[in-house]
Amino acid sequence: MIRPATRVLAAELAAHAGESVEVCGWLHRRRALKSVTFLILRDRSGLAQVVLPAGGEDLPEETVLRVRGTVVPDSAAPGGAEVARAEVEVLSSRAAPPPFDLYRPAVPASLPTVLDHAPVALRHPLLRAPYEIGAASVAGFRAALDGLGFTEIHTPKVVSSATESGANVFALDWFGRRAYLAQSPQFFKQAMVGVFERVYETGPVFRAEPHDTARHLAQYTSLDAELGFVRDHRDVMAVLRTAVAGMTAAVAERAQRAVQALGAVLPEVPEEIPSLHFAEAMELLGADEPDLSPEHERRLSRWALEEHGSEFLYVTGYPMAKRPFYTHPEPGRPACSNSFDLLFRGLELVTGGQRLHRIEDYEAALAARGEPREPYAGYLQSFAHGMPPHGGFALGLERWTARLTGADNIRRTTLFPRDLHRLTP
Ligand code: AMO
Repeated sequence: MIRPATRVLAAELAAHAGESVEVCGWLHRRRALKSVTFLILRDRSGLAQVVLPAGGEDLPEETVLRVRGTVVPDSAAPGGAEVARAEVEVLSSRAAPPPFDLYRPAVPASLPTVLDHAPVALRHPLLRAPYEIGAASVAGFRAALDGLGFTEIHTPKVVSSATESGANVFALDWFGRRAYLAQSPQFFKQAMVGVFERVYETGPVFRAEPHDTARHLAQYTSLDAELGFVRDHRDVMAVLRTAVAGMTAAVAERAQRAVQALGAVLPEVPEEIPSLHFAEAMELLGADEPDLSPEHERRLSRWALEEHGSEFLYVTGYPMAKRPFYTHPEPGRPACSNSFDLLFRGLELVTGGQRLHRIEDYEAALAARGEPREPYAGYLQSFAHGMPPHGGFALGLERWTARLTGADNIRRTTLFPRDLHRLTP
């Protein structure tokens, strides 16, 4: 027979006043006073206070406990109730102390210390909070796109050709053949437009990024979407707006505790996100360059906030020379593209655009870039067999949560960052 669950979560204690309950968790803090000892237990829902006689249970922090006792309302306890007349059982003792005190309200550790000890450090309520926000964001992304008739897909992460650029790709040996870690699901999501019309994927992508910056990782989580029968990139931008609004709403609804703990300020997503052509952006910046620098992105974001009261800004029409070969040119202005970036709080959050869809355009684009056809033979099948005008986008999850939480480095919103220096833990 399966035993009925008797465990009550910390956050539910007050609703069980007067009852005999069981709570389980980690010993967050032990506080020995003259007349009583308090054990503060941490579980997935929050903190619970257990009251014992003076001198009770001299256990170190992070010991894993099961406590049985009676719930007594107490306005001074977290959640307004505590567990009294408690019996404490050790489920697992700890062999080593945490790298810093997890019970302190602020995090008394540097980023490298946190990353080196991630399995323990992330138990700190403030350090786990960004991942609650990330989880809610992905749920919101899925719900928004499900609502628009998209199908979720899962595509290979080991591939036979680079998708974004030949340079920053990790090569590996695949049963004696050369293979690569996928830089994006770009080719697969386009192919699946030929099957489902509208698809999305959330998953890891890999970039052999030689930069050591606060915004680049060698592995990150890409939220990708692709849709068929678009008029041009503006239809894609409208879908992206719905996805970002859905993500924001889901964070407000599902990650309230984390938002409050971090003092995160959620953005207003305008009905129509303001948009600037790349040529206009350059004029505004008084610059003449083929791409935006990080400083340009910050200045443009400030401009959007001042001029339009928006924390989001689309920059469209990027030079074709700076975009991948699958990018659709701007009609009547072939040096520009029907592509866009979405800037959010001073940082590029999303890249997207309309793609080529005719086989002859792909063949011409590859030839113009001096690329052989052979590595792309699988990809080109879709276009040889009829593809509608289509487009899509990819949003970097870690950058999104970093901007939402005000983190100065995306490693603060990446569980186990993989970069130039880090392969463990
Ligand atoms: P792109 O290469 O611009 O576009 O990537 C899309 C978004 O992913 C995030 N991002 C990164 N995040 C962390 N570390 C990195 N090294 C990193 N590189 C990119 C950014 C960026 O805006 N296939 C196209 C998308 C498309 O057109 O659909 C692509 O991958 O937030």
